[in-house]
Amino acid sequence: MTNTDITFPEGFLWGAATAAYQIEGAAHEDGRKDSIWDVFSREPGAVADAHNGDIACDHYHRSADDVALMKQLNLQAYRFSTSWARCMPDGMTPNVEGIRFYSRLVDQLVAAGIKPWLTLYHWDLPQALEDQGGWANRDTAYRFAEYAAVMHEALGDRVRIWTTLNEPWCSAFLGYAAGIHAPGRQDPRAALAAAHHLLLGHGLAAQELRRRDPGVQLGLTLNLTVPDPVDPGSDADVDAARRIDGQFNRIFLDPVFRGQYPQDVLDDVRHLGLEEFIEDGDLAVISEPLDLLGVNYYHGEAVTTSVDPAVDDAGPTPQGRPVASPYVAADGVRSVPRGLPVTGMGWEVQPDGLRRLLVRIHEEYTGPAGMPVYITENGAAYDDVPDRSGFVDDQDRLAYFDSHLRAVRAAIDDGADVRGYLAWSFLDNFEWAWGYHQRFGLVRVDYDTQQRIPKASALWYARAAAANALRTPGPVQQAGSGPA
Ligand code: GBH
Repeated sequence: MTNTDITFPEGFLWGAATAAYQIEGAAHEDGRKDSIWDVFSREPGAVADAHNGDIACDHYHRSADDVALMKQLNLQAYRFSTSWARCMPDGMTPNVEGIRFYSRLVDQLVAAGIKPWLTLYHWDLPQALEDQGGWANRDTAYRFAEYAAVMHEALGDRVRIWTTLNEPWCSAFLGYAAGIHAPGRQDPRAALAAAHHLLLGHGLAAQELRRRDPGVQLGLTLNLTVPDPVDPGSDADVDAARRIDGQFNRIFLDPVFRGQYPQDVLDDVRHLGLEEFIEDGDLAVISEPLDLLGVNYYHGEAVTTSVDPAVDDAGPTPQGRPVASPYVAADGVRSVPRGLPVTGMGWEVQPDGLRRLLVRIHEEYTGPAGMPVYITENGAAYDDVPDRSGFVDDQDRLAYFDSHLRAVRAAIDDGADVRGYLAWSFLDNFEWAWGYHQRFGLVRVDYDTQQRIPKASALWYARAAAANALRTPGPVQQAGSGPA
């Protein structure tokens, strides 16, 4: 991290992101029915302290104030997700009252001059569809395309940027293999079926949106990682890194950009039947051309297969019940700490991983397709300590944003076509299995009063957005405690 001022290319988009279940609350209002996260949150040991999204940030009742705050913070774009269970509670039948909430929100954003960026699926499948097999059931992909059509009918005149899925890796492998996320299943075969059906649903929805609206900006958001072998001289470690890259990154990138699954991944998972789920024509649907790729990046990882009992690789876990590995064909592969600084989640702070990732994605996938990339999420949880007025002087989070934005700028210098950055997250919110114990917000939420108080990072970010430039040194580097 350096102290020089840097400027972003003209038109670089500055914004922030959230997701429906993490902020809305109003879980049982206006016809909304259970999603898999409502049900999962009620299972003993699934979410820390049995927290749930019943109330969350009460954004459902406070969207006007929240949009006013976004405007005050100079956000140019707001990435939110729509709740399928609110808009089509049984997964199939539109619920006018639920949809009306998003129509109002979009009007509020447009009136404030903030670009609405809609994600159709951020993990909250209607439980009614899970009861029929969820994403492991091929039908869910077709229901998803119908849902996309219903949402576009209601909002397409005002929302011009649509992403289908947020992080299908998490939905498939944390939800169906590890059991860390809803629906909490631990079935590697179902996880691979889910991965394929998520991709198919993405493609069907993309085709549907394109057919209805040729001018729509269409995208998909993937969470990508940067796996490095612990020992680059060890064949086993190099193979471990290949497997993680395959099962995390390329299993989604290759079908979308190249219309085929990577051969090494097909070989690794053959015993789990991935190929049985693929029907003729699926890959043509999945590779429907897009207008942008959304990249969510939090950290990379050093991977190995060698066992060192002195190293505790488990990290902190929020769950009271046993979880499995999300990697379905990577026996013995583990991520080990490199001694980098870590966030409150225990995730390593590695901004150069973001630069390398963006350059690699540009060279191998988006560049050849002539497609721009947006950072659709990046951010950090830290132990926030509010002062008596509720203000949080979060120099650690500020430094995280600063260093990662510098990595984005460096990737642009290296040729990557990155057009914008959406910070995760606008508000502190329901951090999935961690409940309310982890705070990612630019803005503090007091969950007793629902008061919103911008943190130091938010004030810093607002200035950066307005200037389209970073003018740090932040006090953290001066104190010598920031990331190297
Ligand atoms: C995003 O996913 C989500 O889109 C967002 O809703 C969420 O609030 C935000 O991140 C913060 O968590 O288990 O130690 O091996 C995060 C994607 C992918 C990042 C898996 C952590 C594994 C860490 N995550 N990765 S570990």
